[in-house]
Amino acid sequence: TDLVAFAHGLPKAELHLHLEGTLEPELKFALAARNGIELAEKTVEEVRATYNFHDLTSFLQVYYPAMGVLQTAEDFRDLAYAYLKKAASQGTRHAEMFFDPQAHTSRGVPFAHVIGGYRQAIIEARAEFGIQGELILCILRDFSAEFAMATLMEALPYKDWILGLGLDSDERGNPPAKFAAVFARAKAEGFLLTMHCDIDQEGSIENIRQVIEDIQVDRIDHGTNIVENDELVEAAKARGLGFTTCPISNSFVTDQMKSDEIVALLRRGLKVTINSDDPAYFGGYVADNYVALAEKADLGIEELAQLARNSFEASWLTPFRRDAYL
Ligand code: ES4
Ligand code: ZN
Repeated sequence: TDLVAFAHGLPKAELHLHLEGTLEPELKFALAARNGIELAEKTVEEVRATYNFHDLTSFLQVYYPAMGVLQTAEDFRDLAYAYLKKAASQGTRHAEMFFDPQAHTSRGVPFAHVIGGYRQAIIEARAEFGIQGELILCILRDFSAEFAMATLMEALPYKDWILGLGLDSDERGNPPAKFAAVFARAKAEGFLLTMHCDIDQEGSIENIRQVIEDIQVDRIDHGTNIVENDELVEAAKARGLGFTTCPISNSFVTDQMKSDEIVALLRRGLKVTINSDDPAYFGGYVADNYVALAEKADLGIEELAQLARNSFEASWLTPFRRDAYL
């Protein structure tokens, strides 16, 4: 339809994308074969049959083990290259991509192989597809604050290749405050900051308050529960904070897209953006997410264009580079 073509053609920035969440079953088989790994599932259909997630826990139980096929720098290159090619085909011009080094260093893969492979893909994709890629180092919040700090220290020699620091994985029992010192150090080193504030999380409002007031993040991932608290909405608006929402992902890890919340925040003037989170697992890249939200909430092209503009305004492009898209 016209809306689908419009959503694909809109120049977009993607701001909430986990590179490890772009591992399609076909690439998983290719990497397993290359690395001599025997997989439990034998066909693409068998792999997809394990993607029956109903909450974050059931998702993460599939997500982390799948990363075992990623071993060499070339594997990480191939993963990011495939994503950037796909993203460019959906109208993405700029992608600020999370990567989870701890999910790899904790099983013996050197940090240098992970970031070296990703960096190589970014350089190639820029030349071949005209898409600009950037990296955000994402800390796994269910590991310790000490491991997080050690990972930040390991990343410092690669500072020029990393835009910012994020926080993901299981939020329960792992509030933002647990990582206050790590994020303060990252800020002092010149990193921009963002954190996941998941949907329907217990204590969600308190966690959103912590990320805005205490951690002083430069963006919030998900964070749509803020709709319950007018004071925090006003504070976020006053600061021009971006929110990276992920409609299709929401429909897997909660029972719905949260379209009412997303649209309400957009119409209240928050810098709401639409993103794909883990597209290989949730079955939709960024334009697919624009379309899914538009169909669910009956949005027209004006509001889709606003969401795409927001994606550049909430990006961490420098003002000069950002203005080229606006
Ligand atoms: C994630 Cl959906 C989701 N939630 C939390 N952490 C994540 N890492 C990758 N996908
Ligand atoms: Zn995420």
